[in-house]
Amino acid sequence: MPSPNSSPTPAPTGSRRPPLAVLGAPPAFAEPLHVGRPNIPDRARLLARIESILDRRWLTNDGPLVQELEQTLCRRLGVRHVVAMCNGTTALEIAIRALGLTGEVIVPSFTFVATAHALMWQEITPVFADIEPRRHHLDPAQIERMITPRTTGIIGVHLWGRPCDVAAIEEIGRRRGLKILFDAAHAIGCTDRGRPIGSGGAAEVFSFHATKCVNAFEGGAVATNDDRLADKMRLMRNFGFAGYDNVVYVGINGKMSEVSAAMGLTSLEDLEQVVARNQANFEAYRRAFAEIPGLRLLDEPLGPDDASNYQYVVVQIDERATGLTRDELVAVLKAENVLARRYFYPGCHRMEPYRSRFPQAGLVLPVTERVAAEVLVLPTGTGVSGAEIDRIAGILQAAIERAGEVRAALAL
Ligand code: T4K
Repeated sequence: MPSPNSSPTPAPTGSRRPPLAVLGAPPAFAEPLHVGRPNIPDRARLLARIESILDRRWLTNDGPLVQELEQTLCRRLGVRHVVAMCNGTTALEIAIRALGLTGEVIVPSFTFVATAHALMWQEITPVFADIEPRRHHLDPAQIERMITPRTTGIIGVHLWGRPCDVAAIEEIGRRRGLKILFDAAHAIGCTDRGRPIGSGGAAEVFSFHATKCVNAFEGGAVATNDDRLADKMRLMRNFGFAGYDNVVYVGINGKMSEVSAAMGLTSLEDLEQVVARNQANFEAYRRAFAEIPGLRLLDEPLGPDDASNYQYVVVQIDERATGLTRDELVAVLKAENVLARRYFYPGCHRMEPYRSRFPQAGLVLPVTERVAAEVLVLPTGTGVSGAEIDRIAGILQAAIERAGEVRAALAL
């Protein structure tokens, strides 16, 4: 690939398309544009909360800000209990254990690997079911196919900040006697049939990682309407202590710190603005991509009472129309300092230890395999402007128009 510092290649006469860094032009962006750049909430409010933590000298262990975050989330989500945790992965692990899942649990392979690892970490076998092609969520018919006598539960994932088919998954759970958990790591601020995501199944698990719409630096939470389950998870996140010197359960350290809760509360206050900005960015991408062949934005209509937080801008690449593969377009963007991501390539079933354990899994996951090869995730959030989105679209359009040259340059 030519150096980004070599002299720019002029655009073809008459073209308004930008020159391309893969063809020798300087990169379009001086600074990298990330997927997952954190949204920074109001600094004064955050710092005031941190001052209060220092004044109180209460830094962790179910402090007042953790409790305030839990209560605020209970009201927002319309649930009886929210148990805050140190991150989404630990929250998943604790929820899985508290629910008593064992044997096999059905999950999508097309998700962040933490969904599968949270099971495997406790010797539960994740059984990967295929997704439907337009929304990338678990396909209920495929769930049914994967149920065996060892199956104890299903974990649905609200991938991309869009509600998965909660009603269908809950119905399978009722009919087949399986416990239902939802991985809502992407889904704070989303709505399913008029209800905030959080009250589905036995419990729903959120992530408040730095890259999420609500961030607590690192953080997570489990929402549930089950009083006993909530009590159990509170014990489990604190080594099983039910008071000084009294351990009543096996547990780990899953506690959220006060400084994380300070960030979580402040970030939650900005959620509506963040979602509005994400939606505006999404619409800007939609307009900019309307005329570009082969770029299909994931914009399947939501149900009339559903809502997304637009956290991810997901594009599926049709190589027959673009003349370039998804990976070639990732390389084109990277040369311009746009760090698009291939989430959730190559699918959990192609990562260890699952690849070695289930070498044939791909045979029952044809949609996962295709989607994982075609999906590109683009930068959004409060750090990305409409003008930058237009430039990203211009780069993609120019690359597609000059696909032959681009492919040859990338092959060098
Ligand atoms: N279930 C699902 C479905 C999930 O997607 C996740 C996490 C979980 C469960 C587990 O929740 P947590 O245990 O994480 O709470 C990122 C996040 O680390 C991860 O939270 C997220 N999903 C996943 C989809 O994305 P990476 O490895 O891609 O992150 P990373 O470090 O590359 O960050 C993305 C970009 O953001 C970077 O290129 C740079 C930028 N960035 C990142 C951080 C942390 C910043 O600019 N500043 C920052 O502070 O996994």
